Amino acid sequence: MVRAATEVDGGLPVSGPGHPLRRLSADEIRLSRRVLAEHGLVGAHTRFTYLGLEEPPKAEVLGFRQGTPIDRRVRAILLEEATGAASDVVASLTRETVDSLVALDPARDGQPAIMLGDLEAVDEIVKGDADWRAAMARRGVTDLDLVRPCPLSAGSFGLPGEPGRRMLRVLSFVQHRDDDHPWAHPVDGLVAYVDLIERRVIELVDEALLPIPREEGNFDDPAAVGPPRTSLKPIEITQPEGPSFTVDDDEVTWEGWRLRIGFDAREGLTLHQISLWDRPVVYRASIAEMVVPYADPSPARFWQNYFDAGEYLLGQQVNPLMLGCDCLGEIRYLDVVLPTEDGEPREVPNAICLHEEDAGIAWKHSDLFTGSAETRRQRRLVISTFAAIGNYDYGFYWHLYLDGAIELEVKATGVVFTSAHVEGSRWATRVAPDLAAPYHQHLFSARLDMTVDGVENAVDEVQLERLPVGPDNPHGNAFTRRVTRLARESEGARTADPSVGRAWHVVNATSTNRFGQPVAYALYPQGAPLLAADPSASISRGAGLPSYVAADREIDGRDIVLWHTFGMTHFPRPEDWPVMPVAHCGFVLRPVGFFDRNPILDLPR
Ligand SMILES: [Cu+2]
Repeated sequence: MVRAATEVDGGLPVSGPGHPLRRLSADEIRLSRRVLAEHGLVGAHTRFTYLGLEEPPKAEVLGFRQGTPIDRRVRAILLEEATGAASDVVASLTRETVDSLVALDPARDGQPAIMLGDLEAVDEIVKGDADWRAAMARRGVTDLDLVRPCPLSAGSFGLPGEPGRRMLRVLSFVQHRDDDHPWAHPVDGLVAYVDLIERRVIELVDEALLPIPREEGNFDDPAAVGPPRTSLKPIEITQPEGPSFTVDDDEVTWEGWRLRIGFDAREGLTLHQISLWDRPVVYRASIAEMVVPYADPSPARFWQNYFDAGEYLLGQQVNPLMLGCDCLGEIRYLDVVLPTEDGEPREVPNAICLHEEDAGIAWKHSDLFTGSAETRRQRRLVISTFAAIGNYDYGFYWHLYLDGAIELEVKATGVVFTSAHVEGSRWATRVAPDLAAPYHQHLFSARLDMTVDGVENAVDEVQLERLPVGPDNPHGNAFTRRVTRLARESEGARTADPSVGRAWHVVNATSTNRFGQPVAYALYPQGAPLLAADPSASISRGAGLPSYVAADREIDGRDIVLWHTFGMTHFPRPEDWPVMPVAHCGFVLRPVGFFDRNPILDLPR
């Protein structure tokens, strides 16, 4: 069903057939290809490493009214596989024009993303290399049909001959048979550096002859895991009257919340124009990037830093979900349409899951004096996707709560990346007799384009302040709250500090609560380690935020975007093998003086 645009306070129509943030349709993907082809940009060796909606500027979207003509534009990153030439193109589907075309310089701008086709390419290339075959034979591996070479992102280390090269580093794993998980059998100490354009191995690092671990890790094999336990009685979750949310043309409404769902081939799930009781809170929320840097400094492994969004296109790896598979209750699924490497549409059914969950106690009090005893249940709306990137599986769960909290919970599961066990290693945990799992981090970069009651926002850093004993604090019990307004972008680069409960309040001075205070939404980070690599390491010197804030603009009373890095430092446990129980990380945004009092007093008993 298609509905007319809804207009709400703060100018936030999020619905309507012609909405500027509507997801790209299969027809629009086909049209994108045609427009680019008609401008001579698509040849026999052209690959669409990325194609996505070029979102109009925020002001234009916020000013959109039903009937406003919109210019549908797309952005494509094209790669010429024969030459390695790459370009960044913006085209209009409405006008059928190419609006901008920038030739990329891989040495300066980086390489287009790794594609599914590269998996096949590295398989062919390494297996066709005589030296690699000889190195495998020295390790006793001769049946190459059971070898799984992995297309691993090369990183950027400025090594001789590497800058500007479209290359991958290839570690391999062995299967005992087709349904045997290869991750249990790493062929360690041997890495092939592959040039994808020249289609050859340019360097073979044969560092150490390590035994290939034999023990299998087949968590899906009943013979290996034993009979399933029978002691768990059923838990049934039913909503006989259906869920309390509605989904209409990607617009979701639930208990005062309203938002639009988006999906991008790189970022995956994106949320747009999130408002609560017709008051805007977040204009756009996504995971803009994530990286998994590893700790092992050895010649075979120092380069392991996988950017799963920018290099492996998180969105492209999204799983189709099956009912009962990972969510319970009354579920609504949304399909996703993504571009293939040839620029054609492909559909991933049931890629986005929406459901409503009981979330324990919302509030409760049993009173000593009045005898009153009141309890209310909390609920949350869950909007989630799962993506499998090689060995790891990541779930992205956005939770909207009745009390105004917005939470992102990232779930990491799947199979840890493995290595051969080396006695006394400082870089890995032993997880099976000859098998280890190297130490690493999973770091996520959330991009939160805020709109707290409008676009004119500011950021206060708020934390507890311990006070010295003195005339004002004779007994040493005093502590207070320190509020620091961040005036410029340079002041906005801050680290979390759980020892003082540091949080960041996005405030709107033009909108006040009943106490005359600016309304706010606060970002509460988790207390977890920061990036572990040295500041001089390649991973620490990446492009991005430092350049975005180089102009050091004023940020007080401006349109604020929060970039929040969070994640986990993973020292794998034996219990993480052969498949890892879910580990969680994330953050939460909560209203602070956004409401005048507890906004969920009206929940029914
Ligand atoms: Cu991990």
